[in-house]
Amino acid sequence: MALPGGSEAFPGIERIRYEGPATKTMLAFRHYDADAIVEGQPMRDHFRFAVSYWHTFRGTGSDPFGAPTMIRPWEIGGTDLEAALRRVEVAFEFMEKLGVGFYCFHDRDVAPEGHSLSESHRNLDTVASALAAHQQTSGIRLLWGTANLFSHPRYVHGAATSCNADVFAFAAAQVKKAIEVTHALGGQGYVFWGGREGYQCLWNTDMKREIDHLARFMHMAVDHARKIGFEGQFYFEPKPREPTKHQYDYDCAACINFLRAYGLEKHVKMNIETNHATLAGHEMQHELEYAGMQGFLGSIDANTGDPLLGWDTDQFPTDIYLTTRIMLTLLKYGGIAPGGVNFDAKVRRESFEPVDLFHAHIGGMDAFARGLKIAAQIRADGTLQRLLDERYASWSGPLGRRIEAGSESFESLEREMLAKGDSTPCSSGRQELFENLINTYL
Ligand code: XUL
Ligand code: CO
Repeated sequence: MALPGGSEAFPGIERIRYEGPATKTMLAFRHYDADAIVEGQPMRDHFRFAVSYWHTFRGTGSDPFGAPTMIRPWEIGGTDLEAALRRVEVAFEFMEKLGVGFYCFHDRDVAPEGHSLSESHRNLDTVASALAAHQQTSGIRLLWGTANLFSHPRYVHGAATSCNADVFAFAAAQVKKAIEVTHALGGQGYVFWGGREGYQCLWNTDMKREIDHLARFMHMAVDHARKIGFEGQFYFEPKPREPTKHQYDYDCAACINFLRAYGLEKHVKMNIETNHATLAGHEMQHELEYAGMQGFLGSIDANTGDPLLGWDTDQFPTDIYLTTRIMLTLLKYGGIAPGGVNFDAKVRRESFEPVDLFHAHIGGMDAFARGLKIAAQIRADGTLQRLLDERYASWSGPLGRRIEAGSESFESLEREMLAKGDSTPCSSGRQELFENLINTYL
């Protein structure tokens, strides 16, 4: 019911169904079977898939070299607010047909920035009422909300880390409202991504002051959330660069250090994005594993970069090897809820027809479903775990156990080795065997 005259935005596309691997239909799931049970729970709960409002409903296809390319018939005519309300209809038609349970937004994706803060607040309230009504009828929920603190020129030097205290205050007012709207919509989380919280040049930057301010900002956000009764999970989303040359939320290790240093570790977990991990020089599995082992695994922004392009291309993930690794780590750490798998991904500029939005999401969901099935098989088989345990077998022996228990010292270990003369020889790491083993499941 999105276009003038009440017609559909995606005519001819029915609800996408699971048809199994042999189907010839491209607008169907081959692997994502929402109700299928894997490791004791339905696939839908393993993923809690979310659509990103910004890429899917605000992406225009423009790039630094060229104009918008996307054909979006519903984007024509009316005021900015009318267009925003029409987009809500389109978004829910899309998400209902896709069969996805969640979505995520920035405040300014869903509602236009007004001429003043109060007008922006009003616009957001108006659109939020429409979102609430559609959530009610569709059962689709808000995974997390966030605020866009990077597009407007006032944020040229950052928001919480701006050199201008007024800008910090404006950002605080914007985030206060974004948290309130997220809460009103039953949002299950709230994300901080440091859009411009970083620097281009250290000569003009007081780094300590800026990072102190970022912590102050997050504490105020957490305090306000508690005050209004918002109990959703806060997330910090690492990204090493883009748009600044150095972002303070560089990677999971940097973010977790920041959270602990400033006493935020009880309130904030990580929202980890694949393309940001690779920009930081890490594999996604590294970032997930690091956050998981530290107890900070929160949610995922699912996408992928291109090895031949060095920037944040935000492509839809289709690589089964990648999704297998992601799902192995998620299963290991007990799943993703109350987070989810949010497709922070955009169709290519060349894929400009509305139907491409379906192909992109279906491919991503199927890639994750295959990854889940393969990961569950690897775990059920147990060979990977057995080989890993064997590699660390000496740590289960008497000496290893005593060291891990903290009952040894440098002196006692020196005595042990003086008596023994040398350490026992190491065994092969068998990297190729491990890699070949994984391929036997793919
Ligand atoms: C930017 C990015 C953001 C965050 C939310 O690279 O990933 O869309 O996910 O602000
Ligand atoms: Co993201």
